[in-house]
Amino acid sequence: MARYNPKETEPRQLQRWDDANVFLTRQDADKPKYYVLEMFPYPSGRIHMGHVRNYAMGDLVARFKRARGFNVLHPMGWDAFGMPAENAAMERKIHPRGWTYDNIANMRGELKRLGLSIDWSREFATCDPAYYGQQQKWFNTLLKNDLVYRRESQVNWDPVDMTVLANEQVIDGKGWRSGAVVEKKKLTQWFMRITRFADDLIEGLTELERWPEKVRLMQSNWIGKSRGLKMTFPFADKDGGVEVYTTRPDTLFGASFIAIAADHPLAQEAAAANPELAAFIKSIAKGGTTQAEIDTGEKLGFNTGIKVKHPFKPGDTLDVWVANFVLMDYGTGAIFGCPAHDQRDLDFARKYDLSVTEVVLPQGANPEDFKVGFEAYTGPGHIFNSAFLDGLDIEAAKDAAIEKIEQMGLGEGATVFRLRDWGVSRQRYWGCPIPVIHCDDCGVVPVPDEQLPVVLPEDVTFDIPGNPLERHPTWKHTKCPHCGKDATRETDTLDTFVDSSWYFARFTDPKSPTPINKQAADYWLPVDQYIGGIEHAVLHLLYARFITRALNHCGYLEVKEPFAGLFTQGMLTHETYKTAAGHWVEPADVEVSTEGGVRKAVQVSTGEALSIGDIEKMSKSKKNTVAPEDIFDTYGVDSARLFVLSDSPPERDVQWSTSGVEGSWRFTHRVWDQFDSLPEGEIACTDEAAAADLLKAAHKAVKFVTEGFESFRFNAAIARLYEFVTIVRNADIAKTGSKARREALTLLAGLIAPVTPHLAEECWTRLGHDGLIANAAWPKFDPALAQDDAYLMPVQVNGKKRGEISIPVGASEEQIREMALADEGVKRHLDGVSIRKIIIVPNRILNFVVG
Ligand code: ANZ
Ligand code: ZN
Repeated sequence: MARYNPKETEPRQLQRWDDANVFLTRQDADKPKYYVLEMFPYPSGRIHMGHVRNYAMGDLVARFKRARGFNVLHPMGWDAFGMPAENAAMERKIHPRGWTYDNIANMRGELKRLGLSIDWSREFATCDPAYYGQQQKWFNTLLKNDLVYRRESQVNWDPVDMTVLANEQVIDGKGWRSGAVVEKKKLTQWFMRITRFADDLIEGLTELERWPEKVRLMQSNWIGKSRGLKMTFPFADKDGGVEVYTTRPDTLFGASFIAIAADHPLAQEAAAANPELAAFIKSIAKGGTTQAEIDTGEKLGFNTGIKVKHPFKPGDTLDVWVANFVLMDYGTGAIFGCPAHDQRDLDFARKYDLSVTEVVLPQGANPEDFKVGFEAYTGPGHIFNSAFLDGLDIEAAKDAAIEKIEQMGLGEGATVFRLRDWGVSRQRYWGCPIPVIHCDDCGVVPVPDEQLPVVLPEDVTFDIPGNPLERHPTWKHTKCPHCGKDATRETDTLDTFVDSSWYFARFTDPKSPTPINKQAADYWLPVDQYIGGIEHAVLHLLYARFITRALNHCGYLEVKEPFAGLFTQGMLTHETYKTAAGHWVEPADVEVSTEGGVRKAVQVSTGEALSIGDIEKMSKSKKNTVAPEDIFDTYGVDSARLFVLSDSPPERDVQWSTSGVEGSWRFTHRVWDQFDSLPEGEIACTDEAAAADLLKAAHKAVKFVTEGFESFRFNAAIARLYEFVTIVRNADIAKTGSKARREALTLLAGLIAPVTPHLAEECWTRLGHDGLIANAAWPKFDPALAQDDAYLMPVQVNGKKRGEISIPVGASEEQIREMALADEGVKRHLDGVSIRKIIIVPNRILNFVVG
């Protein structure tokens, strides 16, 4: 008997798949299609265990579907533009391009070693000019279709690094790299008109039945559709007024001030005549622009002295303030403040001593003495202090107030989305150049298709802050494609989220001379199963859904939803270890033992005793990661794949442990032993029942595992495989004969193929097959054999459970009674008593009433 040796087997089986080109995508006319895609990786340098889990899941699905008779598309690529490459360039004086492609080469090798059933002929990186050049083409189409535009907008500006920062790069109001206080600055930026599809992006969610409910909800909240009222408060002493947006028109009688954004035209106009106001506006330009910062930051305001009339309270006027918590690009950039029922308004009113009028009365409160202090009341209740709205609940009062405002001609009910247009400009080198040229005479001119791609220049420097494209001596100087005069290239590049918002479509024909080969895309899209991390629940998935709609709008694509099924997998966790001095120690340098029931950890390299900390998400900062390469070397790829798939339900976190992966390793050996011990010659069956039992177990396992793989219950399916292998091992071949055993093993080989594919090939060969199991059909079960043929029925005596008997499916009441009476255990309890009555509920329970 030969011991199973993954080190020898795995590379050999990889080579066989490679030689036979098994995983090239096929489009057989008589087969249905299945597109499975894992979110493509960022080429950071090495793969980590999170990748192993993600790709092991995708590969399970891909191999399973191939065996089930689908044309499967299972591609891989690289999300290769972005900041880390530029950071590496700055820190290590290497070119982002070299850094990126080196990392890709390295990670490709690691992924290939994993034995994934990927069609590598379709591989691309988003930083390949062949890819981003096609992206530039459709960008210009979107521009023509008014789905892309330029406008001035406020950005987070790092005055030291001289660069625009994304909101996530602003930490406590400071630049994440430089630590400088971030300023707000107006810059002309490129935007994608995602708001055009706001409604459709919400509506589309209802069709996505194979998406987690949680993700759909997060998307819906992000888009933030709300119904409200746009209404004008007329100026007290001149024509016109201030238009505000509110979702709480029921609280109009509680209005105590009007607040407008610092960049509202009225604020700008007033500031021109009021230096103090101008200075105030300048002073609030510092500080972050994120929602959290606005909600928690200090509320600051300046009374402009402008007055407006309250529409429902003749004679009453409200002051118009400029306030830092009102944003220009939401609603109308102006609000009415109702301090009693909005926390930001209340903070503001308490600071500047403005009036607070309660208008919503909570259930059971007394209208005479209900007062808010420093906490606004935002709950349900009935309206009071509000003339014609008094007594109505909130919803009814909203309707009544909107109707009245509409009658007065002061406004209209309106729907507003929280979603803003997507700012895609980045003042960065390592991204897709925005393919336009600025001409003094012709304005913005798209680079004509035949001049695309606009390729990044190679000779750039990263030694000083700012955008290398901007300071490159020649790159941006060009001719206007329209009039031929000297003109300037756009130096902004695209947000890397643009690159990842259509790669799934490009994979359907990655060499197409057009951005998308419509025929191929129409065949393969939507992606049937998308798999990735929950951290992409909002932005990536929303942008991809938007771009798919935009491409559909421009005729590139038939589908509107890119991903029919989405699965978000859990993360990998590991125990943490710390030295007495408080340094984290990586698991590879730790030996854990158990003494007297207590677990102890020792650092191998120093012999120092360590404290064992919490189980946490694997991260570099806590050093609790394990290197996939080390695991592959020690236990083999199949064991690693098996462990990440079997340990917990795929949507939950997996705790990595040495004992866990050792268990998987032992299982692979146990499987192999069953195949390896199959005798050459024929052994006759001597016990029909034993053979039948083995076959039944096999067919039941096929049924269970098939259903489990189909429904993402991978761990449950694998648990069943463990049980089945035990049954095979315990079956005596002298009784079952070799025929039944061979059949059981043939089914087993098929079942493990999506999980431990190298081992499965080895087993397949051992069974005498010349071909690859990767090309074999999925095991079929015989429904008659897979059916449960008996069930356990509890037996009670006077309502107390006294035993359990095995009842064949379909037995009559009469037969059940006889079997119960014949059961030794039951007999003992009926000894010396008289049976008054026997109650039988078929398939459920049997009860003897005795006296
Ligand atoms: C009066 C009011 C009374 C409001 C009250 C709330 C509670 P959502 O639901 O997030 O859409 N708002 C409107 N435009 C704004 C802007 N540009 N900047 C900051 N705040 C703005 O929020 C809608 C509410 O946010 C609106 O309803 C408005 O305040 C405020 F008891 O109007 B409300
Ligand atoms: Zn021109």
